[in-house]
Parts: sequence; structure tokens; C-alpha cells
Amino acid sequence: MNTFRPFLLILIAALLCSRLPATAKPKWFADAIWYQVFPERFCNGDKTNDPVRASLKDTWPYLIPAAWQPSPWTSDWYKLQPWEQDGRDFYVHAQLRRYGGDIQGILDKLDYLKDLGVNTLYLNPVFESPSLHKYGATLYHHIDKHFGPDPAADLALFTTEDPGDPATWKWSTADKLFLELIRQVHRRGMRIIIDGVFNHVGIPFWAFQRARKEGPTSPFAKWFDIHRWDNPATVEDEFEYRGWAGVKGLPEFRKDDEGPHPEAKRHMHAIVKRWMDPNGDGDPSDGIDGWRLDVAAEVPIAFWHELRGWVTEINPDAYLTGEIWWEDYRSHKLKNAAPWLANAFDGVMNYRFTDAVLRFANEECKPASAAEFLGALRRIEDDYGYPKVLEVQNLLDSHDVARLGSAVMNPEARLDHDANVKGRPDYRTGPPNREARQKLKFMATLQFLLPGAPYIYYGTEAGMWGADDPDCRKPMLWPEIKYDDEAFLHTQERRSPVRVAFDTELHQFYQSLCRIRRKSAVWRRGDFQILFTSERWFAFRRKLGTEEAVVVVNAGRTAVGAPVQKFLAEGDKVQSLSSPTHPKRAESVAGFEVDPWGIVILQLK
Ligand SMILES: [Ca+2]
Ligand SMILES: [Ca+2]
Ligand SMILES: [Ca+2]
Ligand SMILES: [Ca+2]
Repeated sequence: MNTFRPFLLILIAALLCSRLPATAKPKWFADAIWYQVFPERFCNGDKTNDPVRASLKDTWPYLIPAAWQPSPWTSDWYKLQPWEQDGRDFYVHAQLRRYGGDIQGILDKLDYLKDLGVNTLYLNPVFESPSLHKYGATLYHHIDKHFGPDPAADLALFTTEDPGDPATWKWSTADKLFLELIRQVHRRGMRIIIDGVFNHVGIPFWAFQRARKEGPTSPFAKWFDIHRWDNPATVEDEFEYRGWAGVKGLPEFRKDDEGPHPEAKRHMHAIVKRWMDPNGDGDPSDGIDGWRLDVAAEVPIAFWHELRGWVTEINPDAYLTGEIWWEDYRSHKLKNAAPWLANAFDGVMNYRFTDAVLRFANEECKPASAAEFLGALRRIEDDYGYPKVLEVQNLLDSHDVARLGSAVMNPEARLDHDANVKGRPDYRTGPPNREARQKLKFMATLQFLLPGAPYIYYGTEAGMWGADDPDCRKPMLWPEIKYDDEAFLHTQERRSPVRVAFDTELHQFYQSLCRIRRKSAVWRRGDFQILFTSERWFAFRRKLGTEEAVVVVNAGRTAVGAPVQKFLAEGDKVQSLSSPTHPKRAESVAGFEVDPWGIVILQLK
């Protein structure tokens, strides 16, 4: 207890306050341990269905080298493939790369996920689309043919339907395998949600193509914002329309205050029904358990209220979460998602949490103090209320930001900023060093012990690293696969190659976090009470009924003594759970030290 300073206690006793009044009961959302799967990059379970050159048509960067081939799963990320040696930048080719991940791969790895300890999957878009990320759909009513077992048969099936008439829709081989995935997920007591991209589509989207072909009188012309039509008498294509964020590859739906055109909405309603109750018998157990709604802040909220109604009618237990993040990118201001949480969504991708954790634990130049960190958490809680603050997705990385394994090596870069290697050639793109690794574990532990549902981006538990998109979308590391060293940087060779392999130790660490979270509802549903704060350390209590746990968090560079006994009643027994960041067992209640970047959990009996 050499670093314990009693005067701190006096200073901070005033900060004691109880949070989370129990007024409403949280739903299963509070018990979720999320795992995000980026399907093209998670697991190639079927080598016979891998994308072919023709499937890349009509998506950026359009020009596909004749020698194009799928990329080897195990290849060095920045090393150019033979077909990429045409002088164009790595980041052009990166959008043309396909690695062959598919639904069979996810099925094959469900037991891996179960064993890791997660229980809810979020899949990036899975519908038919020419892009690697599938944010620009061709069809909403079919799973991408290269995610399923028979792409040729599926392509043939598409031509037998009228995409505008749900009565003609059939189930493709990819669709059927996806329904099997839902079954297998549910059989394991897990849940699954998918990306709903209802703001924009891809160039080949059936209604967009019909509008283009049929001209201004097409019934689909009013679905989109078409500024100018092609003049058939001229050689050039005069067709002009609005794309999402100015991106022509992603035609945007025309919207008024109520959202997209009523006929487009009718189509979307049919899509929601198809995937939430596939056999249409009124029992949603064969369907997905919810949606993650892309660029949600860019669609009028009235549409989300309407979609909420559709979803609730099919499955009142379904989870809706929105991608709601920047209010002002330049000033690092994130949106308060309260308006959407009021009666549209159940949760949000809680990037406010990400930002708060990174500022407190990752930033080195001017890190947020413990009080500032807790203040940021308090604001989230005040804005979202109880029980929603337990039900939001507390992520530390995703397909849109640098991986946590890289964030810790680049503490000067804030969330979603300065992590783009093209703009920041000095960004460190190698594995975390020892101290960075400790910080990673520290942040992950906070993520699992604080209010809100923890969320693992695929591969972060396996030790993956990577800068902002697309470098955060490398093929997943699997223990049974041998990978090439990373011998290249974005524009040159590395001085010394780095080894790439599944990180068993980190994986076990994440397993232990999942176990702690699952074992006791106190982490999932308990009150949150701050016990004391100092500049770089703090302690909090989680309490649910008679169960209590005290957590001491030290983000400093020196060990701290922690006077936890002050907050225990006479006769309380304290037991140290396996504390991943703290090697010592807390044997004595009277005093112990918390290591630098250490977190100690005491469970009160
Ligand atoms: Ca495949
Ligand atoms: Ca023309
Ligand atoms: Ca059903
Ligand atoms: Ca980004």
C-alpha cells in the first residue's frame, strides 16, 4: 500500500453518487456480447464459390485488370498481387480484392464463436452486390451469390423473378444456406442481426437499372434523384443522379420528410418481412433478430419510426441499432443518438464510448483524466437513460475505423482520424508492442465491465491489426492457417518483416472477459456507482440485487494502492476474480496495489 494517499479519499468522497435507477427491465440486448463479422473476410468455407471477375462489374474502381484473380487468404496485405502491378495505387486495388469469405465459412466457425463466448452476431451487408463490402446492393431479396454454394444457379434464378413483385421471389442456394446459418445460430442459443442499407444502393440495383433504361416515365424514376436523362442521340451518357456522399457508385433513394418514395418503402417492407420471418408463418424464430441500419442519421427519422413498426409487428423482441456517429467530424464531435433511441432504435453503435475510452486510455499527449472519462460516460447515460445505456453497442473498433491493435500503436491519432495510411504514411501498421498490448487489454477489460453491451470486431480477439478502412478489413487470422509475414508497407518494403499469426494468448484473454461477463448479471444489468477518482485511476461498483462487484482501474504508469476496504461493510468477503491484467491475487482486503494499466475486480459476496 505504498502508493495509497488518504487525502485523495477526502477529495473524492464528494463524487460518490448512485446511477441507473431501476425503472424498466432491460431486454436481452443488455446480455448481448456482440461479434461483428465482415463476411468477405471472415472465413472462406467454400473455395468453389469464390468471386469471379464478372461479379465485380459496376462498382468502384470499375477498371478490372484482365489478369484479375481472387487474392490468397494468407498473403502479405500490402504486397501487390501479380494482377495489381499496373502502376495504380494499392488503395485502388484494395477495392478490387476478393478473398472468398462466405456463409459456409461463418457456419464452420460458429463453434469457434461459441467457444470464444460471444452470443450475438452482427453481419455487414450480405445481399447481392458487386462491391467487397456490399454496401451498394443489386438486390435486397437475395444473399450474395458468391456467399452461397452455387453462384451460377443463383444468377440464373434471379432472371426468373420480377424483383418488384415479392410473389415471384424464390429462395436461391445462398439464401437457403443463410437460413441454415440462422437456424444454426439459434440452435446454439445465439442471435444474429444484419446490415440494412436502405439509404442507397449499387449501380446494378434492379429498380435503378429499370429507371435508367425506361426513362422519365418509368415507375422507378421517382425512387431516385435523377437530375438528367441520357440523350440517345449523343454518344456520351448524360444520365446524372445523386449518389450517397457524392459517390456515383451508390445511387441514393429520393427522400422527403417521410423517407423514401412510398413504393420504395413498400419494397423495403417486403424485404424486412422476408428476412425476419422467411417462411411467413407469423413465427419469427426462423428469421434474423434485428437490423443494424446504415447511415441512419441521413434518413428522415419518420422512416425509422415506420420501419420500427414493421419490425415490431413481426418480432417485438428484435433489436434495431443505428450507425449514428459524427455530428462534426472536424471538431471530433459525436452525435447524441437520443432522438433515435426515443422510439426508433433500441441501440446505437456507441462511438461516443469508443472515443471516451481512447481519449482516456490511449491518448498520450493530453489524455483525458479519470474524471473527464467518467464525465463522458455520465453524459451518455444522461442522454440515453436506463435501461438503454445497458443496451447500446459499446465498440472499440469496427470496419470503419482503425483496429484496436493499431490504435494502441498510434496514440496520437483520435477515433476515425489520421489513421488512413494514404494520408498518413508514418502511421504504424505493425503489431502492438508490449506496452501497447497491455493498453489494448486494459481497454477491452473496461469495455466488458462498464455498462453497455461489449462488441468485438472480428479478429481483434485474434490479435489482428490494421489502419482505417480498408486496412482494418484483412482476412481473419485462424489458428490452423499459416500466414505470410508482412514484409511490405504501403509503398515500400519493411526493414524487418513481421510475423502474422493467430494470437492464442490474446484470444484466451478475450475468452476470460466473455466468461466474466456471462457468469454474472451484475456486469450486464447492474447499477453503476463511482466510488472514487484520481487523475489516472478510479474505482466503481456494479450492483444488482444482493450481488456487488468493485473494480479498481489504474491507467497510470505507476502502481496504485487502493483503499477498497473503505467501501466494504464489516464482515463482507472479497474474492478476486481471475483478473486478466493483474497477476497477483488480492489476498488481503486491507490493501493491495493495482499495476500500471491494471484493472482489479473484487466480487462482494
Ligand atoms: Ca468462398
Ligand atoms: Ca447520350
Ligand atoms: Ca417463420
Ligand atoms: Ca474511417
